[in-house]
Amino acid sequence: MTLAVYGHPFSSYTQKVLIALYENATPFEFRNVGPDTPEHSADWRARWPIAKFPLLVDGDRNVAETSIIIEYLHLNYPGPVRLLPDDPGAALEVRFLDRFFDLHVMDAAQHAVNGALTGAPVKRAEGIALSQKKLERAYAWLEGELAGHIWAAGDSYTLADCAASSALFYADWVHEISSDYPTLRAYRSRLLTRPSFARAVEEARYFRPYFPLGAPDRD
Ligand SMILES: N[C@@H](CCC(=O)N[C@@H](CS)C(=O)NCC(=O)O)C(=O)O
Repeated sequence: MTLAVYGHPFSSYTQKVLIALYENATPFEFRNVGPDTPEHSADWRARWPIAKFPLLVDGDRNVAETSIIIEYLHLNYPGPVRLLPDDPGAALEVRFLDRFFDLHVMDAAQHAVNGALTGAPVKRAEGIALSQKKLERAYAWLEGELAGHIWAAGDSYTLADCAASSALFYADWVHEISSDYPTLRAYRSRLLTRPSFARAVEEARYFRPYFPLGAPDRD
């Protein structure tokens, strides 16, 4: 039975799951949720009425929420790259960092994007200000946390790095990671050299003009 993923290549959370699939060369069918494929949108909404993507489909099972999807892949479709450590204490740290990148980086960046999408200048400015405040706090914490680490949780590439990749990619577009945070900047660059994420970034390049704040000319 082939796995299927409903999502969009430019969506940060979709990329988080694509990275995990690419890391282990797990076969799957990508079902783009977009205006050209209304049948996918209808099917996705029927399977997951909360209407957030990505959604993983495995036979008659629908698996939502990116962290859960990646844990599901880890349990049911394991590969050479172990995205969760076997040690429960180490796995807890990885889960914590995964939550940090989703909640305090990706979701923090989303305020600016949502504000810009309204088309109202005041909401755009408010969204940018809120994102900047939250991201600055997150960057400062990460700068200390990542010291001496190759990947988020240490020497091994994990679920937390899947979350960090697109979160830091887009957060930097919203509020550039300044030279005050050399460790964090180097980590973001390292993530971009990982073939799984580099592939996801290339697959989404076409959509950059749609970034509502204007995609910067880097990456
Ligand atoms: N906590 C969810 C977040 C998923 C999410 O917010 N996805 C965005 C795309 S990046 C989405 O579905 N946006 C469409 C919408 O909110 O209407 C997860 O980890 O899967």
